[in-house]
Amino acid sequence: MARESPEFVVAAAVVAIVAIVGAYVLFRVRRTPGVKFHRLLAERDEIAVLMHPNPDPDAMSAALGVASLAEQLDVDATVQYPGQIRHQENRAFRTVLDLELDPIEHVSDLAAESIVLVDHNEPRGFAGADGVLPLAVVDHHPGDGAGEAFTDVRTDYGATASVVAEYFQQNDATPVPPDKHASETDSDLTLPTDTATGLLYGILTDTKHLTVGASESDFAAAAYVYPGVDQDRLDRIANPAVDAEVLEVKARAIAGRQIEGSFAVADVGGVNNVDAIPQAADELIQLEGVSAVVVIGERDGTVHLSGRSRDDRVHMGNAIGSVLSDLDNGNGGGHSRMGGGTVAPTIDPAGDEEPETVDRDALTDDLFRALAGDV
Ligand SMILES: [Mn+2]
Repeated sequence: MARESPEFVVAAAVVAIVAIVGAYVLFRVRRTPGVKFHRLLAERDEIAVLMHPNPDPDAMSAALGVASLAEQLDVDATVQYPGQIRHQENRAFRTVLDLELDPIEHVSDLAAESIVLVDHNEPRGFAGADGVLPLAVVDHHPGDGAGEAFTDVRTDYGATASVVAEYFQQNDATPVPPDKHASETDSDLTLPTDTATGLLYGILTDTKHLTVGASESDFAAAAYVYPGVDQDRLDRIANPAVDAEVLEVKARAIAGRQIEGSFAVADVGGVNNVDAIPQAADELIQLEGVSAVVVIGERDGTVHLSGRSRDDRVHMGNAIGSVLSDLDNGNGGGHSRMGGGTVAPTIDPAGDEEPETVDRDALTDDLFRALAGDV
């Protein structure tokens, strides 16, 4: 037959090649990011899951998710972070979900050679961070950071927790309800109830309860984890007791605010918990008629500033950055809607004079000028 119709043989060969290529393409497409990530983890013995400095619930829940996935594959996972966990909401998240989080200060503190970076794409906030090449990066922030073997940065997503939730879903993990045990489900991989609860809270906080910056995928991820969520624990995380000092500092900021036009600057004086300062700024920006605020406070001689803007005329990071760059030991910056900085005391090297702190009235005046665009 081949001798009689060579065209037929050629045609049959072409059909076969197309079928093979087609099947291969289909196979590749089916390999979702979640399946690839699962495969990557399974090849390791141990990983360190690294969060950004002062991690928030999105970073903590994404890390918890990656660690849970790893441990179900018999991969040792250590969750690590630079900086501190101070905000009462973040402390409640850690306590209620009983998370083991390991603080680091130096690159040598990293628990494993294989690093999975979550909720940021370039390591920062500890000595030697510049030299770290992560194995994998899972994030939703813009940036150029990438992992050696795996990079999944989705800037259209409201939360990294949504990306991690998808990884579970793409590996057919079954959410385990709070009143059930993992063994009662008949799937190999599960989404444990603490992980599901954490991921939902991560999605909610990074999207202001699905109202700001949320995509359809964030809603889908929230719906997927929902059957596993423990409502009681979610409530304990969402409504922690607030430090008396935080409320006091907020009260001082509101009562002592100076107003120029729609801008407010408040000096709350000395604080023990510097995290009360950004929380006071969050409160003050809610005030009717106020479009941009800066709260100033001091601890151990260092002046801390935190600013918020919902005014398109004010780039808060640039405003604070420009004021502080004119001062000795001043350092600040940020985004258009959020900024902050510090001024450290100037210490006389001879030790003869008292450390000098910045003139706060002049600082307030400079901030008003910068907010008004006079920089
Ligand atoms: Mn995030």
